[in-house]
Amino acid sequence: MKKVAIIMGSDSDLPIVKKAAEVLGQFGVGYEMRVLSAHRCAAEVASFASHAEDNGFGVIIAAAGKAAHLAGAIAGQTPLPVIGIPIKASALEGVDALLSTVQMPAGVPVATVAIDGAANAGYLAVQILAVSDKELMDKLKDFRAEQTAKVLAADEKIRSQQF
Ligand code: RP5
Repeated sequence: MKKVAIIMGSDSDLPIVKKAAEVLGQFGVGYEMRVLSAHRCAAEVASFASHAEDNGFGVIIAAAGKAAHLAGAIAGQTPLPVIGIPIKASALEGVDALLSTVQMPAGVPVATVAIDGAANAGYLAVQILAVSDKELMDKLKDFRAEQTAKVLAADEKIRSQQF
């Protein structure tokens, strides 16, 4: 199976970004984590992105805050799907990073999750890889069924209570 790259603009993003890694681990999907900044080490970002396909990656998750150009800069240098996580890291509460990540020009998409939405970045990466991996798709279907069962159990419980 292809592996997932998780790139963050700063190690200060790790407390949020690690939730993506936890989801990948839960599904047995291999990943590599890097700290690479579009602004502070642009050459290394370009090198990573342009070699990512040859290096066995199938999906790239890129997280950054403030003027968050990391996901877009990576997407511009690889045909692999890129998932952007806007990080809440400034006085603008992450809206700056959201707009910087999501507003990509046609032809170079970044699939942007919610501000600090790292878990969904992990789930989306799993879904992308599962399209060509039946075992992974079966695990995803099991996960979805368990999730539904939990909500219905909570519904059953709340309906039997008086407040
Ligand atoms: C962004 O600036 C990083 O992704 C981080 O979210 C934010 C702050 O970075 P540090 O100043 O904490 O390194 O590039």
